[in-house]
Amino acid sequence: MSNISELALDAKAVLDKNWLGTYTRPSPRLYPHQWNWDSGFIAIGYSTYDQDRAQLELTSLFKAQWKNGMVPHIVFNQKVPDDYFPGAKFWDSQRSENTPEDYITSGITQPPIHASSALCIYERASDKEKALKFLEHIYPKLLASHRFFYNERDPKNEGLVYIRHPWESGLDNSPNWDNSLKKITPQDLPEFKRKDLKKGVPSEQRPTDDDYNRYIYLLELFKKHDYNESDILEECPFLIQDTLMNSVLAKADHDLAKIGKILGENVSEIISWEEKTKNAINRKLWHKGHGIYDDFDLKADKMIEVDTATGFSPLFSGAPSQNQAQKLYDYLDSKSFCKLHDNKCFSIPNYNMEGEYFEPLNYWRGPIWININWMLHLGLLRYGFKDKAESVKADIIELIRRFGFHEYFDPIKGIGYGSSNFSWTAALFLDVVYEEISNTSDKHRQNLIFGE
Ligand code: 9WN
Repeated sequence: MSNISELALDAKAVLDKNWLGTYTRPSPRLYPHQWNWDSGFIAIGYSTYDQDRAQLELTSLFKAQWKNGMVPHIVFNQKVPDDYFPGAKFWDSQRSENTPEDYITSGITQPPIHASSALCIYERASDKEKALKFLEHIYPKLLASHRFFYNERDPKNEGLVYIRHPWESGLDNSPNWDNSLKKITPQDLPEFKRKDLKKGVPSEQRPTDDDYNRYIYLLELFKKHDYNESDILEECPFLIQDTLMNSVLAKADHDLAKIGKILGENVSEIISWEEKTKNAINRKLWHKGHGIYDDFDLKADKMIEVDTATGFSPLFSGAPSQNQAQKLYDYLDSKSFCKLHDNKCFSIPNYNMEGEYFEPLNYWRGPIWININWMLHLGLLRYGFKDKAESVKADIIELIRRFGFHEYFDPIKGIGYGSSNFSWTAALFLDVVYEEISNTSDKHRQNLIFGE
């Protein structure tokens, strides 16, 4: 049995194994490139012990930022062009007038956690002068990435941005997308071969071929429109105002404004984005009957009444009133999302355990993910649900201690699935145990928790 300090060393070893010199791949076999929100979580992990790497992780990602401000979901590692599908050639993103000069990337984005990561790096930095220079460098890039969302992904100026591909959500085969994807008939697809099933992960832990056909259908549509946002908007059958994306954005707006203030910038526009998004989350995504937030399908013009763990994510952004937070807590603490600590509870599964589509092994359709649990842990603390928050944290540690640094975990048995040596699991482990290990009072966590 390892103690926490030994586990922290193991976590650092996972990050070392995946460190490629200027950034960290999510895992050794399955994911050989740089991923967008992974790097945000990974930088938070590095901020606990290596300021330089933390800064480099983010500056590397933003080197591949598109000219319209979009941060791509994958920056390809050109040393291993054929190790992942869809690879750089298949994306063919240079069709777009917005792609960066020296990097090859995918043509979609992911949840913008990076301003929160950058603030975290600054707050934990031992060399504040260096950290300030880093903030000066990254701030305009972060600002451009938030502006991209508000300018290009919120056509009706509602304060809610949309995703146009399940991969953009980061929760690829979540039951939230089932109905919207079902309406797509994936015709005229080019020939392609998946590579994920050859990397040692059983197929029942990954999306189906039907899912992939639809993922590729959407990708082909983007290519047809040379990745032009307004043309895609006209024709794309998958347009969803996703609770998690908007909650992460609102939280990142808040943290971006704090960075701006540190740098003496005028942050009124950023503060108005944050307010607008939080209000819109409450106005449009709150499901009164269910007592949780659901996503909104812009194509069908209706709410997606499927409750997943991301429906609690507004807690992380501070959008809910205390009354709404109480309702969220009640649902979270029920048999749907917790086995009520009958020794089987391994924290929050991604989907309602009593729900129709619950699959304990399958990727985003039931298993526990550390990044979602980490956000909910902080959200629960923010609203004063201390015991529950501490039990989520204890479960994060226990899962990793017993089963390793896996990509995701069985919500009933705890065993780990997907890739092993998964970077964000290691990074966020370091974040949750930082205070305990360093024996310092951690200003960053306190800010995250109290949202000051
Ligand atoms: C597609 C890298 C990424 C994560 C996503 C996770 C998974 C990719 C895949 O891995 O998605 O982007 O090939 O399945 O769903 O959240 O960023 O870890």
